[in-house]
Amino acid sequence: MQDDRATLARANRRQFLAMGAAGLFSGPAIAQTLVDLHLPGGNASRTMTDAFPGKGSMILQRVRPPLLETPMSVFDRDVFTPNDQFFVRWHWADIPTSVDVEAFRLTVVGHVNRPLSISLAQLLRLPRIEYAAVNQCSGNSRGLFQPRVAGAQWGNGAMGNARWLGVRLRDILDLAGVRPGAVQVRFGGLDQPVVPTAPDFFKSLDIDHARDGEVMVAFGMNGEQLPLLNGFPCRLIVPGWYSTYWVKMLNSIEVLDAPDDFYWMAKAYKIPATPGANVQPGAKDYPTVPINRMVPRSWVTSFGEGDRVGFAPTIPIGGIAMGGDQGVAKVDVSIDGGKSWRIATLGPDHGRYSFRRWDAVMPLARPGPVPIMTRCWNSVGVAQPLRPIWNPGGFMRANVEVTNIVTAGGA
Ligand SMILES: Nc1nc2c(c(=O)[nH]1)N[C@H]1C(S)=C(S)[C@@H](COP(=O)(O)O)O[C@H]1N2
Ligand SMILES: [Mo]
Repeated sequence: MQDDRATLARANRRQFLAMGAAGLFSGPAIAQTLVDLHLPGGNASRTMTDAFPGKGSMILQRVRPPLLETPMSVFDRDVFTPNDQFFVRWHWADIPTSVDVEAFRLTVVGHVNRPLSISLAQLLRLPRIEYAAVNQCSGNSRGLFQPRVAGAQWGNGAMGNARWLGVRLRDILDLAGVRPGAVQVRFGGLDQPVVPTAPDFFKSLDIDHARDGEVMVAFGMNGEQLPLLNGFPCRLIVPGWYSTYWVKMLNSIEVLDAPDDFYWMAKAYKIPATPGANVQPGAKDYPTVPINRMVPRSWVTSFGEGDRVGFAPTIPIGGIAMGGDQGVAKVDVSIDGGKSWRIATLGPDHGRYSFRRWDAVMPLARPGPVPIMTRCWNSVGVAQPLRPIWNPGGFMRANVEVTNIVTAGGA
């Protein structure tokens, strides 16, 4: 990212003009390429689209509000997900199609000594931090849940990893002066519901979490400004936590002196307060908590489900892993249904919140089906479970997945 603030501001203005010209929801022209997400409940075919502003080729989950999924092949190229193929998820369709960077203000109100209205120029003058972090939707992989649950039927691509550049939320809160008795901090963005009775999207963090020095108001993503659909001009980054908290187009921060009892914290995004957020399908009357930290996951990216490859005595397999709210310590790979595991070689460490590349060379006895299982262990010894969990929200899928390929012919 250019360190020259004037340059950033000029670049922002150019982007906003370009965005304004593109009709965001004017019915994207749909290319005819189809992709199969291999969802166990069927109905797994999706269209590829490149019709959204700032976005390249994406899996179309929904047009309005836009839900765009990243194809798994993108994760094979780099542990950092390019901005133009970073997934997109919004709850309400009333999303500004442009943002006036001169007029934009981030307000800080509520239980503070000095309510603030911060311009982008002021934000850019605060001390900066940058780190890599995975942004993963709470419902990533929901389409793999069995029995099927309501909600967006995502494959595994409702996630992405980027280098986020911005300022500490703590510094912003300190400017406003948090008053004693503050309990939570609530965040809102420029988007709005299409009907006035629907609840505007707000999320809250506990005050100590908000002030931990890691939670960030980001304006840079992989060395560029944020794409409009990923929250231009600035968004919250809550590293290690599911992205429902990563409020986009962030324009309001409110310090609360009581826990947030609004819809998006009290009713939505609640998970069973059970190990792994797991309950029996149909279970009732179990306690719930707001979804929070992420857990370890890993994926094969060098092959897709059903791929056919030539037989050889050994096969190289690669992919990505994340440690959740901790670093990736180990990835192991099995091709015999979990009876034996081989430790993969890890790629460069980009920090505990980042994706990490892994690669393994597996021996093959004969041509035929190869069920590839991968398991990530994080730095505090938490590993992916072998069995899938279930909950009615379709949240927190994190079990060991199986990618089935077939080897044929060859020597
Ligand atoms: N303002 C706003 N921020 C939001 C949301 C939203 O609907 N509005 N959705 C959240 C959810 S549930 C997800 S998964 C992430 C998606 O981030 P992305 O679109 O940049 O990938 O944005 C989060 N931030
Ligand atoms: Mo999400």
